[in-house]
Amino acid sequence: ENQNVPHLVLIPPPFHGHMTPMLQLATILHSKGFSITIAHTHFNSPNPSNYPNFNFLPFFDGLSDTQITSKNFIDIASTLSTNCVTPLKETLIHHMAKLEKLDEKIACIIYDGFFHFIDSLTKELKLPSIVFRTTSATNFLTYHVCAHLQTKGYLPLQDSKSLDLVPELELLRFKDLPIFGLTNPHDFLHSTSKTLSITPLAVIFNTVDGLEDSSLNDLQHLYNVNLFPIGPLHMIANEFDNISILREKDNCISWLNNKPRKSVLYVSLGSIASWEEKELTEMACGLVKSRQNFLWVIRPETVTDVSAWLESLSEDVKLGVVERGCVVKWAPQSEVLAHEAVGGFWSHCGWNSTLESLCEGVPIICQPYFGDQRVNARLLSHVWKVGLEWCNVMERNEIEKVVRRLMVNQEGEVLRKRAIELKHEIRLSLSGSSCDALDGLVKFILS
Ligand code: BUP
Repeated sequence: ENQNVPHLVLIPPPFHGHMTPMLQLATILHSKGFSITIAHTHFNSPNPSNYPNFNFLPFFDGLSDTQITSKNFIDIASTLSTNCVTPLKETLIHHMAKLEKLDEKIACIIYDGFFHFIDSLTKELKLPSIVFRTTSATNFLTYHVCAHLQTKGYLPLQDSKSLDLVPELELLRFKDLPIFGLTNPHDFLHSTSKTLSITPLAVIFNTVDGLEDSSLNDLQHLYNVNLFPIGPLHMIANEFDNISILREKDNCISWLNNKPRKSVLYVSLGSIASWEEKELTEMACGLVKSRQNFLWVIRPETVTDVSAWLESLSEDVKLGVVERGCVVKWAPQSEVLAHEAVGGFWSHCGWNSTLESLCEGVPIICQPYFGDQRVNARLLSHVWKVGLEWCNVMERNEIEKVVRRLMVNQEGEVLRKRAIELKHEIRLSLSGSSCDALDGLVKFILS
């Protein structure tokens, strides 16, 4: 008799930085013998031909284009939780009925923590569920801390306290907390309280035990659930996968091939923040003045007209950009960071970017904007000591200085050495703690 293949349904929200690690997790679980279905919304639906082994179940999310471009995540979360419940429920019921005809059933739902409403939905449908978190464990811990500060009457946080260390979180300052500086902290608290109130069977983090053991321990004390730190997912997925991860070949790799070892600064500040042309011009001038090679991602959404802006630069800066730089709309980031010509990363410190850089031993100029990015920046600069904390002023002389600190000065060399050490530690975890956590997860789902 053929034994039934256990079915998993994975539910990512419609954002690139969440979708990518969820698809990596799916690839890994598929290699462990699970049948994979991805329930996704119409925004950011993956190209099924890149994932021939997966089933796809689209459901309606009710988001408008304006909302998606607004990047107001609290508003997006609230629209999703109002609009998605019924369509997702119907989609799941339909899927369950289809499986039932084959005498099969869903072994588990794995959903992104952004979709907190799925908690009650899975309970109603009597489906076991596990939450997947795409930020660091430390960032998730800050949600608890923010809730705690609220109950103690410490909110809103005073500016004068911004540099004080948060008592519960060694090394993080008040200004690193995601709530700091928000114009509407109550919306944030309302949304995180929903996140904190869900009760899944287990939580998966895309992280490495050795990087975040203290935060994971604290979370384990707060939460009576199984925690599975399985990461970095992009590395584990690479081991199993030969077809399903989309690798975009770009001519920036051939540009890198012609550059000396460790001579290139990779510049990518993510796809969410946007800049005024004036700031981009300061970046261009600072980069050129630093006299270092640079590969610079400028996302088309972040500036109205990239070519017109490039044309508007003064002749000497334009010449400098052409001589020293390579400007692209999108880069195959993991491949770029793994390239031997790359010696540093100027990053917004999104969690995926953070992990990708750590895995390749590339030190970082940290330029966080909001949310978990400040927590990640603090971890990089003060806990793991592979990042430069920077004042974030988009001014050419400041940029020139920080780039030279990382790429030319002894200070950068020290960070680079530490980054290489950490890279080796992380790689050991692939056959160590992360591998054990993955085996633990598989057993847990099947038990
Ligand atoms: Br930009 C860019 N190439 O050119 P984070 C991003 N990425 O592969 P968050 C590319 O997108 P935001 C590019 O490797 C990472 O896996 C990158 O995720 C990839 O950022 C992902 O770093 C970005 O977690 O914001 O917070 O999701 O999407 O704006 O970068």
